[in-house]
Amino acid sequence: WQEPLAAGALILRRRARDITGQLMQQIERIAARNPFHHRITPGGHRMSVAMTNCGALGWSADSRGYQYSAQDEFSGQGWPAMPQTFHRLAEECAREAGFAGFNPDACLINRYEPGAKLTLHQDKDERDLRQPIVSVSLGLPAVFLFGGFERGDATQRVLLEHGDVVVWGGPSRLRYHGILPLKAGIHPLTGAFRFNLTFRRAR
Ligand code: MD5
Ligand code: FE
Repeated sequence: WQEPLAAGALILRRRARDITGQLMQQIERIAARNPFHHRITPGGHRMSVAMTNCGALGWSADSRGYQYSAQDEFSGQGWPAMPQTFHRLAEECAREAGFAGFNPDACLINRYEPGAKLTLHQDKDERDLRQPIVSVSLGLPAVFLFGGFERGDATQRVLLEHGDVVVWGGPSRLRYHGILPLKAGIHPLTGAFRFNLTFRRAR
């Protein structure tokens, strides 16, 4: 079922439910070649969320800043191709939210362990901010913080659970957002983790 959050932001509750097993298998395959790493932000902080990527371009943080790159600096290789099941899910969900023709070239895979969080930020490293972002939650539930257009604006708390998909487009594309520290638990499919697939058109 669909739950509008704000203009341009739509939650598709349990939309990925039937393919979560397939998605996790692909994540394991990708991570076997391009392992999850805790990146260091330009400010020198180790991120509590571990990351890897698939698709033509991958997002990363390092001392120089945040960027999309075709190379994984940890493995020295390119990123694995985006599996067809990933691309198709993202394209279909974007279409259901009114963004037909979404063709992501980057999929950031975030892995949250107990205590891992994402502080309030905006996603603006992509070239065309009219393109939406599609995010897929897997495993342990997390509390998502949905803010406004300035860091100090009030935030709304939204619980994101296994199989939920959110499409962030239109005016919501540039809202501040974050994830509260993950509560420990065990999920039958993902164990002690939450995973989030974040599909973007980077270039
Ligand atoms: C997550 N990841 O659950 C989220 C899902 C990230 C990140 O935030 O940058 O890796 S994407 C949430 C998102 C993206 C773009 C806009 C908005 C939310 N928004 O306007 O709230 O790991
Ligand atoms: Fe973000």
